[in-house]
Amino acid sequence: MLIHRPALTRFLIERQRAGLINADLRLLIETCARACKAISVQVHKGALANVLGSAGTHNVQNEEQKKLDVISNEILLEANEWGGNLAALASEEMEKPAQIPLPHPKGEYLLLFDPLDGSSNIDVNISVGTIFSVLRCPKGLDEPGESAFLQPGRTQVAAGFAVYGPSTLLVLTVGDGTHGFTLDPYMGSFVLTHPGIRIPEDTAEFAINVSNMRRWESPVKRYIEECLAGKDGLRGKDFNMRWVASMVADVFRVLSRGGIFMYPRDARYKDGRLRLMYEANPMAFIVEQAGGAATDGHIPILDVQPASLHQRVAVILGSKNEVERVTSYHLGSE
Ligand code: AFP
Repeated sequence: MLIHRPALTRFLIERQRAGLINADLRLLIETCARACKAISVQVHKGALANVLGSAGTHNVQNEEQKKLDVISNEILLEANEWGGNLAALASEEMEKPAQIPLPHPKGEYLLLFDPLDGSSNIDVNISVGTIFSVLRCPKGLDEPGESAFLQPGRTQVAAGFAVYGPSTLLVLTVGDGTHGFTLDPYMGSFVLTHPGIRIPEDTAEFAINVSNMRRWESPVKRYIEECLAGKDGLRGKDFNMRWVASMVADVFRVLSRGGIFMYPRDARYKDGRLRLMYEANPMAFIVEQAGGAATDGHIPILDVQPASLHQRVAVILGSKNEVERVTSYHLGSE
């Protein structure tokens, strides 16, 4: 018996017919998906294609760039500059927004991306991914600069991420739920395999880099200590821990079976470690659309007013009841 599952193209056309997206946004999402396929090919070739290791350069945040960071950034730029649907692009790997080069026409959207999230995991063959976010460009701007991008995550019109793991997955939202697609490597198309993802409201699994515990603020310390106390403590149940250190893989696990993912502010990263525009906002949109919650410990991530393109933020996301608990610990300690 053949199983009929819609491919991404059909999924998007149906959303266009339902008036949820227009043709330009459909093309933009398809282009991002195509770029993710190209990145996936490079990631999976690994050492055979000589793409592992350092590029010998540093990005705007003074982080070492891996060869695959640079390659993935180039793939996304090249794929997206000629479609006529974008006004400008911003990348975690580039200091300033990229403009649409002549002679290509400009469109109504802004695209932001983290071309290769978790790139310090590449050389040890652990899952990495790509995260993207789409905003509307404010009207009347000829060359949209940084300020055009500084919109709260609530205004995103689409967000997605790919995970290059045992299989290549694409998770997407255009505001009508969160849906997952698996790349069929023989057909070359993303197929809807995880429709209408829902995150369980409760969980007994947390994800945090515990090596930073001594640097955390007290609400986070309190929450994790309560989890670690397990059955014998206040929570009355044992908790499990996972930390891949690739946000894409950790968030996909939370989407699949629930959990809470945290990268809080700490004594070293006073504003948090993750990037608001390239990581936190798209993931918060995806998680909220799956029935979960995402806060910076105080307010929903999606309501944070960005002040700069490469701004960092604390992230607490996943199963609603646990996120609310950690958030209440923060609010209670104020
Ligand atoms: P890299 O892209 O530099 O590997 O960072 C990945 C990341 O932004 C996010 O994907 C992880 O959740 C987090 O950083 C891991 O950070 P730690 O290495 O401090 O645990």
